[in-house]
Amino acid sequence: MRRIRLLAMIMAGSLAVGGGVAAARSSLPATGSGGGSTASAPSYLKDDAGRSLILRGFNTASSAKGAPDGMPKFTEADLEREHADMGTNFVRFLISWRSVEPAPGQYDQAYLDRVEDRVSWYAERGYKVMLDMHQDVYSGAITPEGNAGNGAGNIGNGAPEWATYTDGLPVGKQDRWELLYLEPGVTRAFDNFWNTTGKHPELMEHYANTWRAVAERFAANDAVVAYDLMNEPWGGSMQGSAFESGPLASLYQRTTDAIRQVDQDSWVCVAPQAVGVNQGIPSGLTKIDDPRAGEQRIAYCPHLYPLPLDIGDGYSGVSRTLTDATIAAWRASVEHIAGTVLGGAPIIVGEFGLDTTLPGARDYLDRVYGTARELGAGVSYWSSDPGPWGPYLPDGTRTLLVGTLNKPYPRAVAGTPTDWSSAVDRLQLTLHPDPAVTAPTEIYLPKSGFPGDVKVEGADVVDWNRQSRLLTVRTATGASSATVTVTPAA
Ligand code: 9MR
Repeated sequence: MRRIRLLAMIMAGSLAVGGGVAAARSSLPATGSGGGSTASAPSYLKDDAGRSLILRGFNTASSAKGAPDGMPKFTEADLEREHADMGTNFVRFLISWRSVEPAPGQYDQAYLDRVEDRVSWYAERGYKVMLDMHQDVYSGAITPEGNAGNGAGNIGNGAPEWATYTDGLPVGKQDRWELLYLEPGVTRAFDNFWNTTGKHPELMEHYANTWRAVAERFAANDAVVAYDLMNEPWGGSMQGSAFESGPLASLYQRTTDAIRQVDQDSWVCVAPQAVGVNQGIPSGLTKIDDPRAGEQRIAYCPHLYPLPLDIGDGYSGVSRTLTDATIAAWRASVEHIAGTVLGGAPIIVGEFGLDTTLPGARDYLDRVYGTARELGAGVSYWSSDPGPWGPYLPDGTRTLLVGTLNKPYPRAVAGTPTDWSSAVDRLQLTLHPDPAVTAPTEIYLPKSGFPGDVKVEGADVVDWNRQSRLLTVRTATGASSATVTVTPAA
């Protein structure tokens, strides 16, 4: 209930600066009309060979937040299991400002070595990596002991202690971690970071330079394709469009410019204010200009957390109706920001997730992955940490997530996927080939009877690799369309 009050407060905040909200709604193109909307023509992240990427994976992992070395409790064997069980090809890997810049202006190369080592595990298995500068409640330096879940030591995380200025204001206890955002000391720490207090212009500069240090390290790393600039931004005492079009857009621009000093090619991912927008309220984020030569490489990476599920209701009855309404509103907002505001940016759903023991969990998962497919969006599920939200319980038992996620999907498409569908017993992909792309299309097929029966039109099967479980298909020269249909052996 208190969570609902928090959201109501944020909604009121957004509506108070309603110009931006009204504009977001009125300029939405009609569904299917094109005109900059991603509804009819999704944009895709491309690999070096020019293929459209369909990214499916996890956030890895929450366990990194409070760890002294900044590393998740996730081994190479864990990755091997995830890969074998679900055929994932993507990770949103959590990193933190406090680990990169433990003292002002000093970048911890040993930490970046550790990150690079983990990235190599993914690279060896053909994954793409998005580095996520994570924060919750600003910093581990301000949240008191004894809060819910604080046993894991990971409630507040992100900023280094030296960049945490609460100005002596208190941070009390809350029974839900998200409510800590409303504590006076947390609000002030954010206000100082965004320099709405006028006292700390240096903090955003440090943040941008921290990203430049990360980008310098990973610019030449082929597996790292994207930088997610800030997890779940929060404006402190400034909310809604005033925050998103003001300090947040300004931070994104400065950070993008800093990254481009050392890395021209990786995608820069921007996210809206989290509270409210994650629940379907329109975002007031404004355009970020990519100074690189050639096409813009800014991606939109929102999160999705419908309130009924987040407060522990299942996806059934009234909760399902409300959740569907949230998803519809969220999608309209995402299409508007990615399609119109950012000028046709590809989308990655940086986080969504739920307690998989809730009623209707499987239907909700299918619903969100279906929406992502229609948007051409990558997805990183929250999260791979063991527990009822994740794919495995602490004792290693699989949750229903494993079976639900382990479906066939095209990973890299030599052109534009115009239509595709995926079920445990069928994959269909129709694509518009790009004659400039010489690399083949790759399709992941799970173990359950695939490849079985493979039908191709306007294309030829080049290879089936039982080890990697990749079906490789090459479109016929001059074909304007190609279709691949795969069903498992009976
Ligand atoms: O699931 C995470 C929970 O165990 C932590 O206590 C909490 C605070 O660090 O963070 C949760 O993860 C959140 C993530 O950091 C940001 N997006 C929402 C996630 C789920 O609440």
